[in-house]
Amino acid sequence: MIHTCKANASVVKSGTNSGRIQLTSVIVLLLGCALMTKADIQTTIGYHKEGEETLSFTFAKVPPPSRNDAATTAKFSLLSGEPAGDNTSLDKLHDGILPQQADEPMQNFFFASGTAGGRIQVDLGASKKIKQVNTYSWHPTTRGPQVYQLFASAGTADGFISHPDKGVALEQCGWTRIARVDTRSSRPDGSAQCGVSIADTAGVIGNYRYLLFDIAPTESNDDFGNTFYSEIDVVELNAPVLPALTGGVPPIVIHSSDGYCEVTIDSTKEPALSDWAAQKLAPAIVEWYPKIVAMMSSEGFIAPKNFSIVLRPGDGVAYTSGNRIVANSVWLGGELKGEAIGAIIHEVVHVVQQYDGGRNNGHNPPAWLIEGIPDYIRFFKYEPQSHGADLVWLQGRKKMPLNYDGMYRISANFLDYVVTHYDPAQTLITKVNTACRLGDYTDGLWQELTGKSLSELNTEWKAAAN
Ligand SMILES: [Ca+2]
Ligand SMILES: [Zn+2]
Repeated sequence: MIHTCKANASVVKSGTNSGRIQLTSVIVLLLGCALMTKADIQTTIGYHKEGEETLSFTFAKVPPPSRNDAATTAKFSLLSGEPAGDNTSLDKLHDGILPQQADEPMQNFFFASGTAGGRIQVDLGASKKIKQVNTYSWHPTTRGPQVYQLFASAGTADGFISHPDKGVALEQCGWTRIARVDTRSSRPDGSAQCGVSIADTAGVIGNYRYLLFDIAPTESNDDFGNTFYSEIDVVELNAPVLPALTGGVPPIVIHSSDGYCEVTIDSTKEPALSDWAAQKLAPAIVEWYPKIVAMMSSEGFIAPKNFSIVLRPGDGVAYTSGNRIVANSVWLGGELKGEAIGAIIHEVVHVVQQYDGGRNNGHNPPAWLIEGIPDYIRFFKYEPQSHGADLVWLQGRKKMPLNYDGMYRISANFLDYVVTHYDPAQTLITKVNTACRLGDYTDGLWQELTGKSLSELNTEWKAAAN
């Protein structure tokens, strides 16, 4: 009985009509013996050739990727192999977010050019009844197909090695081979988008805690044989399945640390920056918005209770229009460890300035303060350690002509000089900002606040800076 069961099931060819008819009859047979034995592993493959790919990775017989399968919260570890690209995180494989186009290195995991693949281990945290393991890839020509072996383990056998070294024979350290996948064999003319679903005619592949993907390149004729893997799903028996997110990353909504302001960070036009936006930019905004509001308070002023930051390809660095900051994601991408966050902090100060009322009320605030105050807050409060506008910075630029209205960093340096020498109470910036906002700023304000005229302060500052 057991033998019959296995023999019949192994005849089933996935993805063909005749296979389905046979499968139906096999299931009838299986009902009698499913409790007694494990049936056979079925590997089902879905393909789309170039130009026919779908954003949702929809295939005729392979389920679409999911954002709440057991892999979502699993721990992924790279056991061997050299990952490629600027973002080598394995998170991309189980974040439930799909690439938007056929060649998107930031949303795919792949091994370095010219290397022979590698091994990825997945720890589900506890043994689970695994119904399917599904893998998805997308890239034209030789980086679209999938070639790998899937191993699994409950992790309980004597001599089990959870993180085997490169080259270790897995079946000798507690791992069971579940499937050999090679999508090339049934699609020799190639495919750009692939979905592979590994399942078992018995209903579950097994009760496993660990999975191991031993991934090979699709060819070695040139350096571009390592597959762009988009998502790996591990579907538990009877678990609800939500589809993965297509068309990029949705905007994230955060709140300032005091709960006062809601901020939307929209990187839908640059999904590659979404991790940075969530992990680096968002915490800086959460912490610094209330501080900026405090430095720029004025009687009766209600700071914006919401604003948005849009990261998208564009020109220059960034600009602010009302409650909307638009930052050039191309520039940001090259400055993630440099100026990126500071530049956006500068724009957040513009959001809080709200000088429009002042313009209608008499005296236009001067441009050197409109730009100097944001750079003062950025370089002397937010990131003094960057030395982006202080004496260290100035001394590297000896020949630069100095005047208080030199804009940006120069004006910021002037403001710092005046604050340091004439403003022990640290209220000067707030008072200058208030005057700009109310439309009653004149250069006479400096005499009032410091006892010296603007031109006297300017002369003094220049002498001290040189
Ligand atoms: Ca997933
Ligand atoms: Zn500015």
